[in-house]
Amino acid sequence: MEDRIKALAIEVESYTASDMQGVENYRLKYISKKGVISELFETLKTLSPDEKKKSGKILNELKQAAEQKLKALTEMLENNSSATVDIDLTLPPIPNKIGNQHPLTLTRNRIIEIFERLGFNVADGPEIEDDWHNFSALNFPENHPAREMQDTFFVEKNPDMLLRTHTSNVQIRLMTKQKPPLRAIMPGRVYRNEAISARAHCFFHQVEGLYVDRNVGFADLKQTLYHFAKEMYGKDIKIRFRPSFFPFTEPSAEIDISCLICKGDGCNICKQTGWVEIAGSGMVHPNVLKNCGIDPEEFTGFAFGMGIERVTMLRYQVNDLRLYSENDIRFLKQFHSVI
Ligand code: 2NM
Repeated sequence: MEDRIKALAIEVESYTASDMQGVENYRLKYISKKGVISELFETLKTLSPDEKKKSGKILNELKQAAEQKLKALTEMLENNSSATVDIDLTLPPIPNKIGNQHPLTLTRNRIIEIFERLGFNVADGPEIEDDWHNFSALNFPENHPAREMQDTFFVEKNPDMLLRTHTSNVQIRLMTKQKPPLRAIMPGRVYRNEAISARAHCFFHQVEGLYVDRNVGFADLKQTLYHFAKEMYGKDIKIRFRPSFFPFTEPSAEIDISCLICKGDGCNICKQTGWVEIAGSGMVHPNVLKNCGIDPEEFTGFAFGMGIERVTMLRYQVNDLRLYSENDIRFLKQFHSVI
């Protein structure tokens, strides 16, 4: 009797089932009323009191082990089946939070996209520049105030080197290396020696543009920037050109758009005028073309420049320049691409 029980204990222990039918077979064979364990309990009644005591103890243990095994087999199969059956492959994936782009990056990319469709290339150049590419070639007179210490960061060990104050140095590099027709925009970081406040910073970002070919006129400039304003701010935007002065363009004009906030009625953003300035522009000065080896009798060109921070401010209503470089996650996570 004892040997029979011990052999059964090993059988029960090593029993495996790959499906519910296997578990049911196990239950019928060992645990059901007609199973071997019940049979052994019947046989137990016929034994002497001494043997009954000994075998009864291990038979009860076998019964418990067999019932536990049934539970384990059932649970294992239930878990397996839920893993293979309960996945709904039609559900959308859980969004992967990978962060978002900086508002200045979003705006810069949108500006590039608009001009690329008009056939403009994207060019870039060094942020540490020499005086000629940043000032002299651009027709800045020797004593021009923009060259002075309070505006420009000079390299201490070599005062001919400086941090570029605009991306026009790239225009100069392009015009000296390549000949017209030239059509390119230059996005990039520029530096000015200014005290940091809500409205000024010691670095900011620009996109400048240049178009040089035969017969390029002021009408081309106007239409190009009007197209840009409509793409950037919507087709109802109004645009105006105000006469201005830059050493590198003649004539020069500042470009205003109708205020997006108050739609022209007057508010704080447009200082009650209904207009906000978005860019400077003009026809490239003949001296600048000459400095780059381009004959101003044969070729003409227009150029423009705008601040990416300012365009972004109007697009997203950002009211403090410092927010762009503080990397406060509460500020940064608000931005997503808009058309
Ligand atoms: C501006 C405004 C007006 C400009 C001119 C040139 C060059 F090199 F062609 F002469 N580059 N950028 C320009 C003209 C830039 O920024 C406010």
